[in-house]
Amino acid sequence: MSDLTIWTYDWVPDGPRGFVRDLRLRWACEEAGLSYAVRKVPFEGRETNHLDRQPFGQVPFLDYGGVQIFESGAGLLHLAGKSETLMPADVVGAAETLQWTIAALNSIEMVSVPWWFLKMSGDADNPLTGWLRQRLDHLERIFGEREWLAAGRFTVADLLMADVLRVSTVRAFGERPATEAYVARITDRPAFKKAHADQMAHFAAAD
Ligand SMILES: N[C@@H](CCC(=O)N[C@@H](CS)C(=O)NCC(=O)O)C(=O)O
Repeated sequence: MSDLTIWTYDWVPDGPRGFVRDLRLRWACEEAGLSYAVRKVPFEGRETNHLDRQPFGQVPFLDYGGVQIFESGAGLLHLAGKSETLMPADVVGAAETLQWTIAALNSIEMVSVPWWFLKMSGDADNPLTGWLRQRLDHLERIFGEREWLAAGRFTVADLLMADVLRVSTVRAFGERPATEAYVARITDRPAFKKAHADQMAHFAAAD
């Protein structure tokens, strides 16, 4: 039996399937060859039914050898500390991985999620549009210059950045061929495909 458990909802509606953030942790485990179990909390009543494990009533959260962690980014970095596949051991490579992992969360997703939310709520031309465009344009320049974000090879930073950018509404926001190629390349990895298929099957089983 695995001492690594990823927790997610038992079911979600069709819309978020394939994007629920337990996929990030599944993907990292698949990349690293870490065996894991998936357990679930009820989607119904999520606002209060697991606040002891995730203080915002969200998923995912992780148990690893008795260590409990919420926040997908924290879970990814914890897993990266166990596997050089996800983060190099050398100081410079590790620092680069750390900075780009935080950049994915705090410089891109911090803008893209509120922008997406406003757009989906009918405010297509919302005040975050210019901010997001600027961030995506900077990334486009970077992806035009290099294959990987950190350490000259695949790391957990690429996993997270690709997961943030693969949201179709964000990708459809302007012509950015280098970004498109980057997301296509990273999500073409067998570990992503397995994690994605497993998540889809997990929620479908509860329909
Ligand atoms: N910052 C959190 C965000 C988690 C999050 O947004 N989880 C979504 C699923 S991907 C969720 O639980 N949504 C339900 C809700 O917010 O009520 C993380 O990265 O773990």
